[in-house]
Amino acid sequence: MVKAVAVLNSNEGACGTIYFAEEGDGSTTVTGSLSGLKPGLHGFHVHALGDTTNGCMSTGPHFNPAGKEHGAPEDENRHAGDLGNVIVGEDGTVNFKIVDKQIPLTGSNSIVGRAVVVHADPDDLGKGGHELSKSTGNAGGRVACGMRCET
Ligand SMILES: [Cu+2]
Ligand SMILES: [Zn+2]
Repeated sequence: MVKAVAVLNSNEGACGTIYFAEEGDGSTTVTGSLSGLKPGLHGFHVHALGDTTNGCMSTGPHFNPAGKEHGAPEDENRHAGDLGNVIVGEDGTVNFKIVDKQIPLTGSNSIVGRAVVVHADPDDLGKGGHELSKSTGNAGGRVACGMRCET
């Protein structure tokens, strides 16, 4: 089994650790904990680049090797990096588990070396009717991001 870990940081006090494990059937299990976020939904994505030299802004757009539109994790037409939302509780923390088939840790579409980004606002999953819905889900600013790899 291949594993990876992402350590998220921000200068706004949010942080967290996300673990990835590629399973034998090709799906990847993502388990994470985040803290320091405002309660409610926050867009959660894998972005194309692992570059955080300019903070979360230098991580590029959503990882999208198939050239599709932004969508929900269960949609056919989605970016590979579209992992939907995490739901933060009143105490500003969340623990979550996601199983997804489009974020392998091996092969040509591997997400290793890319960045995980948590957004300030909810991801509308491509359905909000905003000009940014089909590209970013209109999820607002990037509050925490990071990528560190282990295999
Ligand atoms: Cu994002
Ligand atoms: Zn997307």
